[in-house]
Amino acid sequence: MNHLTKCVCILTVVAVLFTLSHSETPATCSVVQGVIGLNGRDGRDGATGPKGDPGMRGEPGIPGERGNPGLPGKVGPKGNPGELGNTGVADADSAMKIAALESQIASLENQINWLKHVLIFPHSQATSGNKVYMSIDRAEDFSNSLIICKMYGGILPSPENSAEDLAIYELAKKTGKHGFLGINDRQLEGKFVHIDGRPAVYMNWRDTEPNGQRTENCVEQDPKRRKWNDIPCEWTRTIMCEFKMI
Ligand SMILES: [Ca+2]
Ligand SMILES: [Ca+2]
Repeated sequence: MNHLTKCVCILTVVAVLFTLSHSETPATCSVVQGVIGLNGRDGRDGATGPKGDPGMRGEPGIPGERGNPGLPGKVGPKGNPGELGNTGVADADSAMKIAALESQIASLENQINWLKHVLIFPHSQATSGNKVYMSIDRAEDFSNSLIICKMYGGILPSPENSAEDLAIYELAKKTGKHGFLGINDRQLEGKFVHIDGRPAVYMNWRDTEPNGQRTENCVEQDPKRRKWNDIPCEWTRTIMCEFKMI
């Protein structure tokens, strides 16, 4: 029996059974129903599926409640003193009076110092400007003359122009004595400088001077001729000093 035949027979049997089940007349077909076969075995499990996609990001959480305020910090370092405030009308008047008194005191101090110089240096000659040249009736070498002038707040006369040189000459002429100038070439022969080391620009040498070479490194003012001469620093000369008045 081929497959087609088998199918036809089966369809026939099914049609007969359907007819019998819906008919009031008992079936007369001689076909016998077979026993129901055993259930088949369960199929094998499938392969493990692919890894799933990552889940979606969760919604942000609800903000927590605000915490309690912290304790106060430590006391900071002391600040700088503040600037002085503006003075009132009364304070401004007092300040002006105080300033005037301070100015008067400074003027009196200046006059007292001047009187001291006059008493110590009886001969004096003021130049144009604020330089004053004074003399004392005492002879010293260059180093001691330098010390004495410094002790009274001055220096040895150091003319920087013709007017100052003329005033120093007038002072020497009053005393009738030679006096040291501050100009010298003690450090380097032939390089004459002031006491503070500045090169001497203005000079007023007598003819043939300076001629002392290394043995004459200090300078004197001649009281008879308005000219200079280099002499040994160890010689003694009448002290002349230069002061700068305020
Ligand atoms: Ca010299
Ligand atoms: Ca000389």
